[in-house]
Amino acid sequence: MRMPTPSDSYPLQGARLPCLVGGELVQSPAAFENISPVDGRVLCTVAEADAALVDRAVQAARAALRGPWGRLGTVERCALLRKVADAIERRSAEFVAAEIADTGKTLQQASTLDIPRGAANFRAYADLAMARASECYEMGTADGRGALNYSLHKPVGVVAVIAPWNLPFLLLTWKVAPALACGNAVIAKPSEETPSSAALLAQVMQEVGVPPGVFNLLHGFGANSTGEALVSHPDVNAIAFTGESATGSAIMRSAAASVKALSFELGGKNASLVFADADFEAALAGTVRSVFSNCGQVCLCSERVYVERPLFERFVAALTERARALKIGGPYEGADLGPLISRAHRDKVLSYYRLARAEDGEILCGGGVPQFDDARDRGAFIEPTIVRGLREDARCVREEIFGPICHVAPFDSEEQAVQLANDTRYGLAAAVWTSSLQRAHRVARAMEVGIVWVNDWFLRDLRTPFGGVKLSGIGREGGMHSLAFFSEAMNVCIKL
Ligand code: NAD
Ligand code: 6OD
Repeated sequence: MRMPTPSDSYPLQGARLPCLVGGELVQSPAAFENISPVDGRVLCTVAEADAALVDRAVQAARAALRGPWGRLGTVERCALLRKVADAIERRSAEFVAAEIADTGKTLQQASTLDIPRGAANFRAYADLAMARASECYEMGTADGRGALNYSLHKPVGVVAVIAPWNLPFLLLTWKVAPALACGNAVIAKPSEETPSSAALLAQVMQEVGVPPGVFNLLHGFGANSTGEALVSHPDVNAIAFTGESATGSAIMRSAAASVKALSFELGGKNASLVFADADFEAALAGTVRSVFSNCGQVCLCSERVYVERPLFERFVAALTERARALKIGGPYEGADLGPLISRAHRDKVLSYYRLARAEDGEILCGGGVPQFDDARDRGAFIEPTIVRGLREDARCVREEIFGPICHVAPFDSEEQAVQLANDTRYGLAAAVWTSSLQRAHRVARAMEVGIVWVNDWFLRDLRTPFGGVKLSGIGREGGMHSLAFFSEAMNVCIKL
């Protein structure tokens, strides 16, 4: 029997994906190939927006703000967002196939996390925008008549949304939905590695009647291409970006000239702390998930696992056994781990596997590339890897790798665990495994990160603040925090 491949059901096979600008599907002279990380096949080609097309998108967005969209109330806007969610759900099989084709991620993950979360993002922000109240303050005045202050929430204007490739649809919609809920006009640029689910979203926006220019989609690369032209465009008001910290710095430089509002969700080098009093099975299963989910390509993944010394050897042995048992394979094969996003990213991760050896780490499992003896050998598969024995100043312990690898090390006290976890230039997330309620609160508060999970990992309530400190980001998204970023609050003071 022939093994099913993602391109069997890929809805955009062989297409030349256009951009969406001012309600029109637009091709451009330049195009690039979208390559499957499962077997190296070309899935489709994609129009690369040049600076002129970027400018056209900005003008279209600006015009949309002056048109009927700018006069629509929150109720009508949110009704439209719910229609977007409904349409994503109606077409979820296509979205799942598109996401899988671009990323090689497992059917299980795409169908239970990525695509449902995309629809949920639109519903959640429709609900949140409906629930947002204005502030109102009465004040006294010398004449005794007083004054009334109330706040208005206005759109920021033209918003650029720039997304990465690891959770393409989840992360794009995480920003597009609140931006639209607040009445902005959006220009979305998905990663060049993952254009397909965004292309389907553009179709959905047109289907449900989002007015022309309100949602624009530009495909292309980052530096010296579409992304850079977009973030340096003087008439873009705000940028919501998720991606690497170094890219965040580059975007900040581009955006500085016109002082744009920035929301950055960046890289991480996240720690898991496993205390000796933890529920062993829960901590083990949770750590397997936090290290290897999406082949280690989640910004929240744990790349540093610290275990209290009495538990260390037992925990590491069990973790290694679980890692060895993980099945690597294509998205439709019931595997635990798909490929990395691309051969280029695999080269980067493999360079860290080599570096771990050079830095005198002991490779407990993995460390290489699996051999399939079929088309998958042309893909970007890699082995899950656990390393021990590295110094805390080793590059493998300090730099974000973004692959299925962690370093394990023991700790002797709660104080030392906190110190080790915080000794990093990043500060996105941490996982703490303990059965002590007091320790849970104490350690959680001491973590220098934006998000701590105690006895779980990547458990999400979309109303909560999400973001990082240090190199991991600027600002918070999630819930009312997103609505605050995508709105200009304006005070009106009425003298009575
Ligand atoms: P990346 O920074 O390389 O690219 C992200 C996006 O930015 C892409 O669309 C790319 O085309 C664009 N881009 C690149 N250079 C640009 C420039 N100079 N100007 C404008 N746009 C530019 O990131 P990636 O490799 O796609 O994603 C992986 C990274 O993202 C990891 O570092 C990961 O930790 C991070 N990430 C963070 C979060 C979070 O919530 N904190 C979530 C997911 C991923
Ligand atoms: O769940 C989310 O809202 C979110 N922004 C997740 C980010 C995952 C990083 O790869």
